Formats: sequence, C-alpha cells, structure tokens
Amino acid sequence: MSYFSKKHLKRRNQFRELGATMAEQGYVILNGFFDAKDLSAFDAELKYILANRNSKAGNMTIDVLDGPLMQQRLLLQQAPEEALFVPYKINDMYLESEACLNLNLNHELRALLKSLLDGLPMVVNSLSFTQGSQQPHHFDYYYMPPFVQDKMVVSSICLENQTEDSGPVSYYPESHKIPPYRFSDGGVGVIADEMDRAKAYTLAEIEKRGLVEESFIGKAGDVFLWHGSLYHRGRPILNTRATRKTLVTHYWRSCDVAKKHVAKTSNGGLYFTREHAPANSH
Ligand SMILES: O=C(O)CCC(=O)C(=O)O
Repeated sequence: MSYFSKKHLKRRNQFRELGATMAEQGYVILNGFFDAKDLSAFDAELKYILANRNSKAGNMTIDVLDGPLMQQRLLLQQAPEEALFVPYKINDMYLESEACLNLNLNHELRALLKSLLDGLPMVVNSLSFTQGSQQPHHFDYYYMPPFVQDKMVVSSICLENQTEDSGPVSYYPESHKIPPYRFSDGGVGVIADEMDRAKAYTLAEIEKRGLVEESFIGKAGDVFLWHGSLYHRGRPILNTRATRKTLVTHYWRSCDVAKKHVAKTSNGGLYFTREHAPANSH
C-alpha cells in the first residue's frame, strides 16, 4: 500500500513536473488557478482602500510611474489625485490587506511554492497595479537578493484578462541560468552606478546563449510564476486606456530569514513583517 493517497500522488507528480519546467525554463504558468470570487475580494478591498486613504492602509506607499510625479514614492494618504490618474504601483499591500494575503498565500499556491523553493515560502514584498509597470529589464535579485541565491520565486496573479497593448510582462526563458553579475562589493544587489556594466554583461550572455524574449498575456485567474533570477521587464503600454490589473509577489524561504521577521496568517501562511518602505517625497 502506498503511503500517498492518489490525490497526493497526482499532486506530487504535478509539482515535480512544474519544478522541472521551472528549473529548465525559469518560469511556469498556472492557467485558471484562481476563480472570479477570489479575485473580486481583492478588487473590493483595493477599491475600499483607495476610497478611504486616511485609514491605516493609507500608510502604504505608491511608486508613480508616469507624469510629472514620475519616480516619486509617495505615502498613499498624501498622494495627490494627479498621481493616481497615471500608472502607479502600490507597495506591500500584503502588510495591510487580508484579501491580498488570501491570494498570495493561497493554500495550494503555498504548497507549490514550498516544493519549488524546497522550504516554506514567505511573502517578502508585493506590488499591485492597474496599468502595466513598464519596468525596464532586470533580475529581481538586484533589488531583493535572497539570503540563498536562487531561493526566490515570484508570482504574478492576473486580476483581469490581459491584452497585447497593455504592457505585458516579458522575459527571456532560461536566463535564470546566467551566472549573476557581481557588483564591486562582491554581491548581486544592484549598485546604480554600475548598472551599465551589469546590463552589458547580461546582454552578452543572452546573445551567447541565443535566448529569445517572450511575453506572457494571461487571463483573469492565471498565475505566472518566475524564478527570482529570470531576466524580465514590463513592456511599454501601447494603449493608455488598456489596464492590466495584477498582483506581483516576491517570496523567499522562511528558513533563510531571522524568526523575528516571520509572521503567520490565521491560515498558516508566512510573511515578512516590517515597516512600509519610506516615501521619498511629500
Ligand atoms: O509585471 C510587470 O510589469 C513586471 C513586474 C516586475 O518586473 C517585478 O515585479 O519584478
């Protein structure tokens, strides 16, 4: 008699397959993972927060991605209307919103992440946006290097159907195999002045390996998971009216983080507990 039930075996095999794809390609796609009910709870909470910006959730920051306030990080409570009429992203909604934690720490998703990371996943950062981020090419370890290289996974949850002209995420399959560029301090975390050299190194590696950029255009409820070392970007928005409502979450392993930073949700999910990133203006 097998120790595993049929259901467990099926899941174990599925996870093994997804793990192999992640190791080979640097990403996996989960079609129709969340249903409309899961997504609408998030949407309703976000609407509530935006309509009640003086609440505690107003302590979140937003990064303005276009217009006169571009590149400013503002306290949501203090953000002028003009900052909310251009593309912007909300940082770390997971610290304020149960609906957000219910998505990024969904039970099944956690089980898969545990298998991909070989350890319990914890949320270390989240960003949510209505319009595409248009973020230039980068590796996520530039900005949040995990304590153990390669032990970071990112989820991008589609909150609506996406279109080609909405600035979808694009990526180089297999780029996670490129050895990280070492900045002058010996680390992989970005040093802004050295970015040109890091970029030249990466582009040369991409060319040497013949890697070709692809885009992910998902449907509501799909999840795009990528390896923390996958080279990717948010493509330019071609239609300023096109939205791409998305929740992106970065995960490390809880075993790599000091216990004092690890908090638990009521359903056993783990997240990094900390203050919001400080605003840099206003
Ligand atoms: O979905 C996107 O626009 C890209 C987001 C991204 O690059 C990131 O969060 O690291």
